[in-house]
Amino acid sequence: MNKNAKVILTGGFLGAGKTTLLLKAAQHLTKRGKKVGLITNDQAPELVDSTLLTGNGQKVAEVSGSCFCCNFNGFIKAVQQHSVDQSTDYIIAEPVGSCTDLSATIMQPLKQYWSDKIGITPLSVVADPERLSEILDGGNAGLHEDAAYIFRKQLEESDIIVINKIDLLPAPLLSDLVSRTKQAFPSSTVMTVSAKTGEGVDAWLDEVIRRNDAGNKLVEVDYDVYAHGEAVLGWLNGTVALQGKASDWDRFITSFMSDLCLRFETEKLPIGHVKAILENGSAAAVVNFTGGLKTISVRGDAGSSDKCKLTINARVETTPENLDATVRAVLSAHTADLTCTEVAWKFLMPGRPNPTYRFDKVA
Ligand SMILES: Nc1nc2c(ncn2[C@@H]2O[C@H](COP(=O)(O)OP(=O)(O)OP(=O)(O)O)[C@@H](O)[C@H]2O)c(=O)[nH]1
Ligand SMILES: [Mg+2]
Repeated sequence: MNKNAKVILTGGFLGAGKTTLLLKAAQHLTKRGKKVGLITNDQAPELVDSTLLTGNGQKVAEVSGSCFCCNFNGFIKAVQQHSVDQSTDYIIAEPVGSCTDLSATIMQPLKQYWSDKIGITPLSVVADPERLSEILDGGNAGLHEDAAYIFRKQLEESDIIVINKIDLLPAPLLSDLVSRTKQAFPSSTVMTVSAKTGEGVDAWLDEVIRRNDAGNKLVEVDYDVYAHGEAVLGWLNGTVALQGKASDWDRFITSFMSDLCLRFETEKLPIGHVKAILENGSAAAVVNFTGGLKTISVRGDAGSSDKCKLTINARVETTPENLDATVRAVLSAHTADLTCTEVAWKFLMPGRPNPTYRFDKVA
């Protein structure tokens, strides 16, 4: 292990913008001459996040098939994969967006057992401003109340709350949101960024790097509510190979994802986060939505060709079977003129969290 490397754990609810922030932070740190490794995490393999980050030239280690807290050793292995390189300066890790209790299950064991082997920085929790505002108003941000419970616990246990997507907020609304957040979570530092434009990212990094406190508090988490909050989300990770005559892949992915979003809206199924990446050789397009059609974002440019690879990661409040059926139906409607071959396809309901460690005292 490289004692000089620092781990930056960056959590937050599904769709908050963690991966976008990881990428922007890595780019900012690289500009400062620092060497960065990233860690992604999911309950199943075939991650849009890993493909997106790798495609942007980042070094990525992946923990898939289980969250960091339930596979702490897998998390440490991923840290080691980066820190074996003595020139690594920072390792930024993104836990699964439906995970909480990370202070007790990751930060404390890191401090207790690994602080002589690796640097540890405060726990940052990234928040989508619209969902945060609804949670502060006592609502559930359009989510099941037990999923909203997870969101609240993440904020409560944070050392730093990072309000993201400030490019979408007019200044007066942002300043109001910041003061309400500080009032509701007085023991957390509140910072604001746009992972998209990079605004505030350097200030956040400076704060994280400067501080030597980490995992300052533990919160009470009711594991029955937490488990149910995760279990209401259907989880689907799938990859297909598509082949056809000179297809316009940007038009394809945008239209497929818009129809999928519309279908969930019509069926009134609350959306955690649905993301897809379409790779055409070294070109790629990414489409995400975290709610209705107005939340659709399109990044990159996949161009045209006769074949591509499409990876879909969907987290939606419904049974995994219904999620599977819905995604399949919309996909087959869009691939009538194409050959669609399944490369990998998995749908599941996240199991009850069973952390490797769970501290009841701050280490
Ligand atoms: N406008 C705007 N959109 C953003 C910003 N950061 C992220 N997004 C968008 O928010 C959506 C979710 O971003 P991700 O970075 O994938 O979110 P995440 O927290 O990693 O999501 P999960 O891995 O599913 O938990 C995408 O559509 C992003 O383009 C931002 O600063 N501004
Ligand atoms: Mg992500």
